[in-house]
Amino acid sequence: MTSTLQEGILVGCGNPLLDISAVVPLNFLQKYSMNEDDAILAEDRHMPIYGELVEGYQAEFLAGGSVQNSLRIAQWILRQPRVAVFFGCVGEDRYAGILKEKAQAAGLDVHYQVKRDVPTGTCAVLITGTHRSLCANLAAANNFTIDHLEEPSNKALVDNAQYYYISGFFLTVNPPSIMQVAATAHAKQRPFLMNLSAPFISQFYMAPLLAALPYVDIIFGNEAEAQAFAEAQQWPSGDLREIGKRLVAMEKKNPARPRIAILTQGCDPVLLIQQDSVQEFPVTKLAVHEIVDTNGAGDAFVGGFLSQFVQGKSLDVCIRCGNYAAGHIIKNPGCTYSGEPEFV
Ligand code: 26A
Repeated sequence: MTSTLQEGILVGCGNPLLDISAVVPLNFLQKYSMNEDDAILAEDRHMPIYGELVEGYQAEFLAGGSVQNSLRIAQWILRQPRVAVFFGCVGEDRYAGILKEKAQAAGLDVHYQVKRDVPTGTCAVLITGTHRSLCANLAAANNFTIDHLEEPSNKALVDNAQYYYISGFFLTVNPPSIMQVAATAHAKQRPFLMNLSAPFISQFYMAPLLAALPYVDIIFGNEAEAQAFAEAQQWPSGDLREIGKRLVAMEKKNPARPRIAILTQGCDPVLLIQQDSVQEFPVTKLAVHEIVDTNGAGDAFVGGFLSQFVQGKSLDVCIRCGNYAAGHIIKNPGCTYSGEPEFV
C-alpha cells in the first residue's frame, strides 16, 4: 500500500463467532443430517456437536464470523491498522477475549456490543477433505440491537465511513441495523456491499434480503448461493451468468450506480457481472496437498477485494486480490494467514 487511508473508511456489521474446527469422518456429518459444504444455523439437535469436536476430534479454536473474517483479511493486506471498523455482539467471556485479540492483532477496530450472561457465538467447522460444513450457534451474536449503532461514538463511525459491508448472514440477526446502514450509505452516495452468504438465506430470509437489495451496489456470492437465490425467485434458468445478469437488473435505489454481481465458483473462474457484460477471472488451482482447509475462502476473497476497493482500485485489481487472499487462507487453518501479504 502506498498512500494512507482515512481511519475507519470501511464499516462492517456481522456475527463475531469463534470457530471450533476439526477434521471429521463423513459419518459425523451424517449423524447430524449435515452435508459437505453446508452453512446452517444450529438447532437444538446440533448442540452436542461443539463438545464432541473438542473432546473427540482435537478441535482447533480460530477467529471466525464471516464479516469479521473479511475485515481481518482486508487489514492484513492493507498493513495500515484501523482502516476497518467492525460491529457485532459478543458475550462477556473467554471466547470474546480471543476474538477481540485476534481482530486487534490484525489491525481491525472492533466495537462489540457486549451482552452479559449470554455466551459468545461459536461455529462448528467440520472438515472433510477439501470441503467444510458450518454450523453456527449465534448465541450472543443474535442479540445485536440497533441502539448499539445509535450510540454517539458508533454513529460517528458509521457516518464517517466511505464504504459499508454487511453479510446476508446478518439478516438472521438484525435487519433494521442493515437498513439503517444501507440508508446512510445511500444518503451519502457511498458504496454498500453485501453477500448472499449461504443458500439458507435466500430460502428463509428472502423478505429482508429483498428489502436490502435495492441499496446494494455490489453483491457477492458463490455458485450454490446464487442458485438458491434464483430458485427462491423461481427464475427459469440455473445458468450462473443469467442469474448474475438478473441480479444486477433488479430494482436499485441509486440507478446512477448500476449494481455489480461478483460470483465465485471454487476453483472455476470468478464472474464479474455488470449491466451488459460478464467477465471471467481465472483462479489458480491449488494442488490437494497444499490445501489445509477451505473454511473462510469466500470471506477472504471479499477481504482481498475490499482491501483494494477502499483504495479506489479497478475492479479487476480488486478481484485479483480477492483470488490471492482466498488462495492464501486455503493454505492455512480456518480464515487465518501466515507471514506478510504478497499481493502487488
Ligand atoms: C448466521 N450464520 C449462520 C453465520 C455464520 C457465519 N458467520 C456469520 N453468520 N455461519 C458461519 N459463519 C462463519 O463463516 C466463516 C466461513 O466463511 C464461520 O464462523 C466461518 O468463520
